[in-house]
Amino acid sequence: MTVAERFEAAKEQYGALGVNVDEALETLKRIPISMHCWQGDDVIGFDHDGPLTGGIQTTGNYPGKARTPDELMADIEKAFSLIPGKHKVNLHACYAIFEEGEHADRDKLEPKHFAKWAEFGKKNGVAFDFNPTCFSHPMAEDSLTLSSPNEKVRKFWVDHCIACIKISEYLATEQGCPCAMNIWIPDGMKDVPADRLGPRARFKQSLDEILAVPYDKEKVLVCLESKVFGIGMESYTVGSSEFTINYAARNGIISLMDNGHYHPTEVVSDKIPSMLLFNDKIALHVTRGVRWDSDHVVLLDDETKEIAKEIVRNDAVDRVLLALDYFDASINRIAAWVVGMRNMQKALLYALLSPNKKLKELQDQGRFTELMMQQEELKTYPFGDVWNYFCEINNVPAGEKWFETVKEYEENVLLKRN
Ligand code: RNT
Ligand code: ZN
Repeated sequence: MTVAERFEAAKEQYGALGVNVDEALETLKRIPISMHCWQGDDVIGFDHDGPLTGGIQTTGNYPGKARTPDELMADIEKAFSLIPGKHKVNLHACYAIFEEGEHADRDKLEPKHFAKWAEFGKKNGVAFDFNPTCFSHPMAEDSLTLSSPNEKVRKFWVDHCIACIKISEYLATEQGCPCAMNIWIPDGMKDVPADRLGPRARFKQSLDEILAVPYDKEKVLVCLESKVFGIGMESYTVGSSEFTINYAARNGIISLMDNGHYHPTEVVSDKIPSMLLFNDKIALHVTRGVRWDSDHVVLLDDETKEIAKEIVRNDAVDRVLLALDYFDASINRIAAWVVGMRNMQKALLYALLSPNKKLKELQDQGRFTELMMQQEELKTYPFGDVWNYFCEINNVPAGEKWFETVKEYEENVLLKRN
């Protein structure tokens, strides 16, 4: 049987449950996922030679990481050629591109340092999201940035974030659609603090100063990401969940939840509906924490599926800014992107192929036996046949065929980089 024939058979099965499969594929096609550029080079960027700091860590030394803008761009293009649909690229400020001999510190970054990215976006028909880089820098040596008691340091990072808003606005203008700009700071303490309020008050003041600078709110969607702890900062995190959710709600910016940033039995999927009830938009970093915020590649696991279900069945496809965030240096980095992106899409497709209205009715009518039965039976429906067809009609390889391309690229390009 061909992919198309299998699809027709699957469509019939889903159709019998009342699922409109063609509509599901149309919807999936228009859900952009922001692909994090930093998987391509282990979160290093182009503006410094130092290590990754800020309580986050990549592990592994797989050959072939991107070392230059050209290499990273080529790798992103390769990954996109294997991922169905149109997506965004998530940039960090440390990926600024300088002319020969030029350098600008983080507080002095300008839109022109991202002009090559804007050009890349136009060439590939992709838009960007953006992030200030408040780590891996001498001014963040003790991992205190926007909450620092040192005014010089705090001001430096305020200026950096203001510069980033201008860059985000520039990217939004160039690409003709909004740019989400996510603020995450590593600030915290290894040991028991003597003052939990002071750093948070300073962080709040810094955010107020950043947001006081006029910018086009239609173009720049400022997000604020929370965290539970960082490596070397296990006892106290300034930008906790309560801090970021309250700040965002009061100041008209968007809360960003990263599912690696909660206690291990706490799930983001369950937080999504509550956040949607009180917010017009929310933002996500989808990742996979293994025992801790380990940032493993996103799998098609239960939590990824539950996250997708909450987005789809609450009609929130246009209200949830979806981005991925992980960095695995122990495997082929292009494959890491492709697996994670395709898995996020598969999770969305799985949710789109569920008879959500019918399941909700069963819940509301208290028919719990039938609800459990139906949810379990759905798991062995011919989901893969629909996914393969989606890949085919979007001109990317179905099934595991895409891996051939990655292997070839590894041999001809990546391995030659060392
Ligand atoms: C860190 C946060 C943050 C970073 C990226 C690189 O714990 O998740 O989003 O991973 O900004
Ligand atoms: Zn994150």
